[in-house]
Amino acid sequence: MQNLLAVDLGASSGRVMRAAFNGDTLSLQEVRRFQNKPLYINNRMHWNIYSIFQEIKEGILDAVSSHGAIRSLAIDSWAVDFGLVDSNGHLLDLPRHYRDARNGKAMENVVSQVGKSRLFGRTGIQLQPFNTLYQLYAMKQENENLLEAADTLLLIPDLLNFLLTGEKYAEFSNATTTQFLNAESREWDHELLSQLQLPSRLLPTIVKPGTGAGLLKDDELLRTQLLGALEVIHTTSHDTASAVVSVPSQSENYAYISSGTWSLVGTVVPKPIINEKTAAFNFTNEGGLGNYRLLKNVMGLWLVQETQRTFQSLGEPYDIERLVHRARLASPFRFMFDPDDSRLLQPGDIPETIRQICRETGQRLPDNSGSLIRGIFESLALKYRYALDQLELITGERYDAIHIIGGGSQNQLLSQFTANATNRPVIVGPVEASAMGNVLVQLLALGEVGSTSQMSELVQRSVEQVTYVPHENGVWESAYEKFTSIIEAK
Ligand code: LFR
Repeated sequence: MQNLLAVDLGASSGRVMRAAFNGDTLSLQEVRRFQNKPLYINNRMHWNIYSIFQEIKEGILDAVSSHGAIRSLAIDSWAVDFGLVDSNGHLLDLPRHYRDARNGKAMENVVSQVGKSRLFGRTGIQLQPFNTLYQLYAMKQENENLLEAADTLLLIPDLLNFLLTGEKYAEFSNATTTQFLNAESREWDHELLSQLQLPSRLLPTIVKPGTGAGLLKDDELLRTQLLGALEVIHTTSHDTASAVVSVPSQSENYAYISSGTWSLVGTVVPKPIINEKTAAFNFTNEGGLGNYRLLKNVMGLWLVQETQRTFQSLGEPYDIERLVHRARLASPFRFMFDPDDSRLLQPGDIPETIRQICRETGQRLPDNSGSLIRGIFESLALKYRYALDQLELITGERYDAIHIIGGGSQNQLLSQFTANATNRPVIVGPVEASAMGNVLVQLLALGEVGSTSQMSELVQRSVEQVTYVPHENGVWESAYEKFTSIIEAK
């Protein structure tokens, strides 16, 4: 039996998972879970990277004391965000949160200088205000001194690897999400950066997922005798990349929804698909383990998480099981809205914004919390269908089944709605998809598995999968017609 650790950081919580591999199956156990909340300082939205680092270290120590020596560890997290380190290895400022309001304006500026089609054509990456490219641009305008003092830009998992090992690299899968990696050369796009007068001297060497990231250099951890020679590995360090690695499918011809704070709806392709359709639908081509994820970001369970936060601040019940129960009882299709309305991206009163959208589109308003949550789930499921239709137009394929992976796959009501809206069977699991994929890539690096097909066989042997069969097709078809007319009328 071998012990490995996956550190999986999401935008609302982080976890340290212990994986036990017995040569035939893989089982995951949560060792430590912690909240990951934005830290506002002077109304700027940051990540408290020091507290995250502390939790990771505690998690490693917890794992060692309960399970003994650990062979390897890897970190994955949400994408695009970064920290700057100076030449002495000091972190300059806390990383900014990708939902910080400053980025929208920066994207407009960059687009007006470079042009949408050039930006997408060079990188294959969707235009989203939070991409590292626009964040870096915003930073230059806000505080150029910081950029001048910096020596290296490190994305979140790379930064945490640096804090553990002292090594500075950029792991490929996450590097693609910056929108300044050239899709063809797979190297940093110096030309694009210099057009915007952004410093490409900050960018470290790119490494492939599945390569070693170094040995621990943290004396506090090394004092723990049991730790052994723990090896840090670059996994597919973008959480969505790791999640998709864990899809238990033998063929590459499937669609997935990686469901969490975001819902990523897409498929895998051997090479980026960069053409007018992909650009018009604002799909993205993110790097993976020997392939690319052609996908669309749908707003996802963020809408529910923010709604819960609003309810909590109003002193109303916000427990998720209770809300889902109420949603189940509420009447169907009272209202529908585009979950990707840009007003919903930043923290705020989501229930009120949804009511506002209902007024603007001449619909009835949600009449209680159950009805609000039901409308969110229905609108998400209909938007998944919309993205799936676009995906099929881009690839010319038809996907017979949809895999839902990640924490959101536990939401039975949403999974059933997704089957109904898409009129396809929905296969659910693994729930801990990012942690599972993270560990699979470690096993590949360690030579314990030899190929991606062996990896999915291993997942099939290790994880229970549940299938949802579509129901009420007629009702959902007419709801979809109404949905498209509402979202396209904008
Ligand atoms: C999901 C995710 C998405 C990315 C978004 C922002 O956790 O990584 O893939 O678009 O967060 O980083």
